[in-house]
Amino acid sequence: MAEENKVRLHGMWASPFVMLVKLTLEIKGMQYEYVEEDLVNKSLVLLKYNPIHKKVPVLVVNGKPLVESLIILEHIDETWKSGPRFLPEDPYEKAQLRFWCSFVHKQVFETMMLVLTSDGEEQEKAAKEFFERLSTLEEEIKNIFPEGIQVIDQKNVGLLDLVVVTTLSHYKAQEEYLGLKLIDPEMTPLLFSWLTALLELPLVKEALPHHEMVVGFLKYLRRETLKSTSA
Ligand SMILES: N[C@@H](CCC(=O)N[C@@H](CS)C(=O)NCC(=O)O)C(=O)O
Repeated sequence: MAEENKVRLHGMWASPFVMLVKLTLEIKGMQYEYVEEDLVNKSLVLLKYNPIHKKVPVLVVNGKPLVESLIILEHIDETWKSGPRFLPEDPYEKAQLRFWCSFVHKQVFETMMLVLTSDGEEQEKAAKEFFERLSTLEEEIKNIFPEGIQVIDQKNVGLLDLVVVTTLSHYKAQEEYLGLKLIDPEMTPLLFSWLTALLELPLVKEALPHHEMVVGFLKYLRRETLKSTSA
Protein backbone atom coordinates (compact mmCIF):
# COMPACT_ATOMS: atom_id res chain seq x y z
CA MET A 1 0.00 0.00 0.00
CA ALA A 2 1.42 3.41 -0.89
CA GLU A 3 2.36 5.51 2.13
CA GLU A 4 -0.11 8.26 1.14
CA ASN A 5 -2.99 5.76 1.44
CA LYS A 6 -2.20 4.49 4.91
CA VAL A 7 -5.41 4.24 6.89
CA ARG A 8 -5.71 3.04 10.50
CA LEU A 9 -8.90 2.77 12.54
CA HIS A 10 -8.77 2.81 16.35
CA GLY A 11 -11.94 1.27 17.71
CA MET A 12 -13.70 -0.94 20.21
CA TRP A 13 -15.69 -3.94 19.00
CA ALA A 14 -19.01 -3.10 20.73
CA SER A 15 -19.15 0.55 19.63
CA PRO A 16 -21.87 1.41 17.09
CA PHE A 17 -19.86 4.48 16.05
CA VAL A 18 -16.85 2.31 15.25
CA MET A 19 -19.02 -0.18 13.37
CA LEU A 20 -20.35 2.70 11.29
CA VAL A 21 -16.86 3.74 10.20
CA LYS A 22 -15.84 0.09 9.57
CA LEU A 23 -18.85 -0.50 7.31
CA THR A 24 -18.13 2.70 5.40
CA LEU A 25 -14.50 1.72 4.80
CA GLU A 26 -15.58 -1.72 3.67
CA ILE A 27 -18.29 -0.47 1.32
CA LYS A 28 -15.75 1.91 -0.21
CA GLY A 29 -13.41 -1.07 -0.62
CA MET A 30 -10.64 0.60 1.36
CA GLN A 31 -7.68 -1.23 2.87
CA TYR A 32 -7.11 -0.33 6.52
CA GLU A 33 -5.46 -1.51 9.68
CA TYR A 34 -7.66 -1.98 12.74
CA VAL A 35 -6.44 -1.33 16.30
CA GLU A 36 -8.68 -2.50 19.17
CA GLU A 37 -8.58 -0.05 22.10
CA ASP A 38 -9.15 -0.83 25.77
CA LEU A 39 -11.46 1.98 26.89
CA VAL A 40 -10.78 1.26 30.57
CA ASN A 41 -7.03 1.81 30.04
CA LYS A 42 -6.90 4.17 27.11
CA SER A 43 -3.71 3.99 25.08
CA LEU A 44 -1.40 6.98 24.81
CA VAL A 45 -2.00 6.86 21.08
CA LEU A 46 -5.77 7.27 21.55
CA LEU A 47 -5.26 10.12 24.03
CA LYS A 48 -2.84 11.81 21.65
CA TYR A 49 -5.14 11.53 18.64
CA ASN A 50 -8.40 12.41 20.41
CA PRO A 51 -7.30 14.58 23.37
CA ILE A 52 -10.64 16.40 23.65
CA HIS A 53 -13.21 13.59 23.73
CA LYS A 54 -10.82 10.64 24.33
CA LYS A 55 -13.24 8.38 22.44
CA VAL A 56 -13.25 5.92 19.58
CA PRO A 57 -13.50 5.86 16.61
CA VAL A 58 -10.35 7.61 15.52
CA LEU A 59 -9.32 7.30 11.90
CA VAL A 60 -5.69 8.04 11.13
CA VAL A 61 -5.04 8.84 7.48
CA ASN A 62 -1.39 9.30 6.56
CA GLY A 63 -0.61 10.09 10.19
CA LYS A 64 -3.41 12.69 10.48
CA PRO A 65 -6.19 11.91 12.96
CA LEU A 66 -9.91 12.39 12.39
CA VAL A 67 -12.47 12.01 15.17
CA GLU A 68 -16.28 11.87 15.51
CA SER A 69 -17.86 9.17 13.37
CA LEU A 70 -20.07 11.40 11.20
CA ILE A 71 -17.17 13.77 10.48
CA ILE A 72 -14.96 10.79 9.64
CA LEU A 73 -17.65 9.50 7.31
CA GLU A 74 -17.98 12.76 5.43
CA HIS A 75 -14.21 12.91 5.07
CA ILE A 76 -14.10 9.37 3.67
CA ASP A 77 -16.96 10.15 1.29
CA GLU A 78 -15.37 13.34 -0.01
CA THR A 79 -11.85 11.93 -0.27
CA TRP A 80 -12.54 8.53 -1.81
CA LYS A 81 -15.08 9.44 -4.44
CA SER A 82 -14.58 6.30 -6.48
CA GLY A 83 -16.81 3.98 -4.41
CA PRO A 84 -20.52 4.49 -3.71
CA ARG A 85 -21.33 8.00 -2.38
CA PHE A 86 -23.02 8.29 1.00
CA LEU A 87 -23.94 11.97 0.93
CA PRO A 88 -26.11 13.62 -1.72
CA GLU A 89 -24.76 16.57 -3.76
CA ASP A 90 -27.85 18.70 -3.20
CA PRO A 91 -27.11 21.05 -0.25
CA TYR A 92 -30.64 20.90 1.17
CA GLU A 93 -30.83 17.10 0.97
CA LYS A 94 -27.38 16.91 2.55
CA ALA A 95 -28.43 19.18 5.42
CA GLN A 96 -31.58 17.11 6.04
CA LEU A 97 -29.59 13.89 6.03
CA ARG A 98 -27.09 15.34 8.50
CA PHE A 99 -29.96 16.36 10.77
CA TRP A 100 -31.50 12.87 10.88
CA CYS A 101 -28.12 11.13 11.33
CA SER A 102 -27.41 13.41 14.26
CA PHE A 103 -30.91 12.81 15.68
CA VAL A 104 -30.31 9.03 15.69
CA HIS A 105 -26.79 9.36 17.11
CA LYS A 106 -27.71 11.81 19.84
CA GLN A 107 -31.39 11.64 20.77
CA VAL A 108 -32.03 7.96 20.00
CA PHE A 109 -28.66 6.58 21.13
CA GLU A 110 -28.50 8.56 24.35
CA THR A 111 -31.97 7.56 25.56
CA MET A 112 -31.31 3.95 24.53
CA MET A 113 -28.16 3.98 26.68
CA LEU A 114 -30.19 5.33 29.59
CA VAL A 115 -32.70 2.49 29.23
CA LEU A 116 -29.85 -0.02 29.17
CA THR A 117 -28.10 1.35 32.22
CA SER A 118 -30.91 2.26 34.62
CA ASP A 119 -33.54 0.58 36.77
CA GLY A 120 -37.04 1.14 38.12
CA GLU A 121 -38.65 4.55 37.64
CA GLU A 122 -35.62 6.01 35.94
CA GLN A 123 -35.67 3.22 33.38
CA GLU A 124 -39.42 3.67 32.79
CA LYS A 125 -38.92 7.39 32.17
CA ALA A 126 -36.00 6.74 29.82
CA ALA A 127 -37.99 4.07 27.93
CA LYS A 128 -40.92 6.49 27.46
CA GLU A 129 -38.58 9.10 26.01
CA PHE A 130 -36.83 6.50 23.85
CA PHE A 131 -40.16 5.34 22.34
CA GLU A 132 -41.19 8.96 21.69
CA ARG A 133 -37.98 9.51 19.75
CA LEU A 134 -38.48 6.29 17.80
CA SER A 135 -41.99 7.49 16.90
CA THR A 136 -40.49 10.75 15.62
CA LEU A 137 -38.12 8.70 13.49
CA GLU A 138 -41.04 6.53 12.30
CA GLU A 139 -42.78 9.69 11.01
CA GLU A 140 -39.65 10.67 9.09
CA ILE A 141 -39.37 7.16 7.59
CA LYS A 142 -42.78 7.80 5.98
CA ASN A 143 -41.18 10.74 4.12
CA ILE A 144 -38.06 8.79 3.20
CA PHE A 145 -39.97 5.75 1.93
CA PRO A 146 -43.36 7.10 0.76
CA GLU A 147 -44.04 3.76 -0.94
CA GLY A 148 -42.96 1.59 1.98
CA ILE A 149 -39.55 0.11 2.68
CA GLN A 150 -37.76 -0.55 -0.62
CA VAL A 151 -35.45 -3.49 -1.22
CA ILE A 152 -32.11 -2.37 0.15
CA ASP A 153 -28.94 -3.82 -1.21
CA GLN A 154 -25.37 -3.25 -0.26
CA LYS A 155 -24.60 -1.23 -3.38
CA ASN A 156 -27.17 1.48 -2.75
CA VAL A 157 -27.01 1.64 1.02
CA GLY A 158 -27.12 5.26 2.27
CA LEU A 159 -25.72 7.11 5.24
CA LEU A 160 -28.92 7.04 7.28
CA ASP A 161 -29.27 3.29 6.61
CA LEU A 162 -25.81 2.79 8.10
CA VAL A 163 -26.44 5.08 11.06
CA VAL A 164 -29.74 3.36 11.90
CA VAL A 165 -28.44 -0.19 11.58
CA THR A 166 -25.28 0.42 13.58
CA THR A 167 -27.03 2.37 16.35
CA LEU A 168 -29.73 -0.27 16.83
CA SER A 169 -27.81 -3.38 15.75
CA HIS A 170 -27.68 -4.93 19.24
CA TYR A 171 -31.38 -4.54 19.95
CA LYS A 172 -32.21 -8.28 20.03
CA ALA A 173 -29.53 -9.03 22.61
CA GLN A 174 -30.61 -5.94 24.58
CA GLU A 175 -34.27 -7.00 24.53
CA GLU A 176 -33.40 -10.52 25.59
CA TYR A 177 -31.17 -9.39 28.43
CA LEU A 178 -33.48 -6.66 29.77
CA GLY A 179 -36.75 -8.52 29.10
CA LEU A 180 -38.03 -5.32 27.41
CA LYS A 181 -39.34 -4.77 23.90
CA LEU A 182 -37.22 -2.02 22.39
CA ILE A 183 -38.12 -2.13 18.69
CA ASP A 184 -41.80 -2.96 18.60
CA PRO A 185 -43.18 -4.04 15.19
CA GLU A 186 -46.61 -2.73 16.20
CA MET A 187 -45.51 0.64 17.55
CA THR A 188 -42.91 1.45 14.89
CA PRO A 189 -43.61 -0.96 11.99
CA LEU A 190 -41.59 0.91 9.35
CA LEU A 191 -38.53 1.18 11.57
CA PHE A 192 -38.85 -2.52 12.42
CA SER A 193 -39.01 -3.55 8.72
CA TRP A 194 -36.20 -1.19 7.75
CA LEU A 195 -33.94 -2.45 10.51
CA THR A 196 -34.78 -6.09 9.79
CA ALA A 197 -33.86 -5.61 6.10
CA LEU A 198 -30.63 -3.83 6.98
CA LEU A 199 -29.59 -6.51 9.48
CA GLU A 200 -29.90 -9.07 6.68
CA LEU A 201 -27.28 -7.37 4.47
CA PRO A 202 -24.28 -9.73 4.25
CA LEU A 203 -21.80 -6.97 5.07
CA VAL A 204 -23.75 -6.03 8.20
CA LYS A 205 -24.16 -9.67 9.28
CA GLU A 206 -20.41 -10.22 8.99
CA ALA A 207 -19.61 -7.09 10.99
CA LEU A 208 -21.92 -7.93 13.90
CA PRO A 209 -20.32 -9.35 17.03
CA HIS A 210 -21.64 -12.64 18.47
CA HIS A 211 -24.87 -12.44 20.46
CA GLU A 212 -23.19 -13.84 23.63
CA MET A 213 -20.44 -11.22 23.45
CA VAL A 214 -23.04 -8.45 23.26
CA VAL A 215 -24.99 -9.89 26.21
CA GLY A 216 -21.73 -10.19 28.21
CA PHE A 217 -20.87 -6.58 27.39
CA LEU A 218 -24.35 -5.40 28.43
CA LYS A 219 -24.03 -7.17 31.77
CA TYR A 220 -20.71 -5.45 32.32
CA LEU A 221 -22.03 -2.04 31.23
CA ARG A 222 -25.10 -2.23 33.49
CA ARG A 223 -23.10 -3.46 36.47
CA GLU A 224 -20.46 -0.74 36.16
CA THR A 225 -22.95 2.08 35.48
CA LEU A 226 -25.36 1.10 38.26
CA LYS A 227 -22.39 0.77 40.64
CA SER A 228 -21.10 4.25 39.80
CA THR A 229 -24.55 5.91 39.95
CA SER A 230 -25.38 4.36 43.35
CA ALA A 231 -21.97 5.29 44.87
N1 LIG B 1 -20.00 11.27 19.00
C1 LIG B 1 -18.96 10.27 18.98
C2 LIG B 1 -19.29 9.21 20.02
C3 LIG B 1 -18.17 8.21 20.21
C4 LIG B 1 -18.35 7.40 21.48
O1 LIG B 1 -19.23 7.68 22.31
N2 LIG B 1 -17.47 6.41 21.68
C5 LIG B 1 -17.50 5.63 22.89
C6 LIG B 1 -17.62 4.14 22.56
S1 LIG B 1 -19.23 3.79 21.93
C7 LIG B 1 -16.18 5.83 23.65
O2 LIG B 1 -15.13 5.87 23.07
N3 LIG B 1 -16.27 5.93 24.98
C8 LIG B 1 -15.14 6.10 25.83
C9 LIG B 1 -15.38 7.09 26.93
O3 LIG B 1 -16.47 7.71 26.97
O4 LIG B 1 -14.49 7.27 27.74
C10 LIG B 1 -18.84 9.69 17.57
O5 LIG B 1 -19.83 9.76 16.82
O6 LIG B 1 -17.75 9.22 17.20
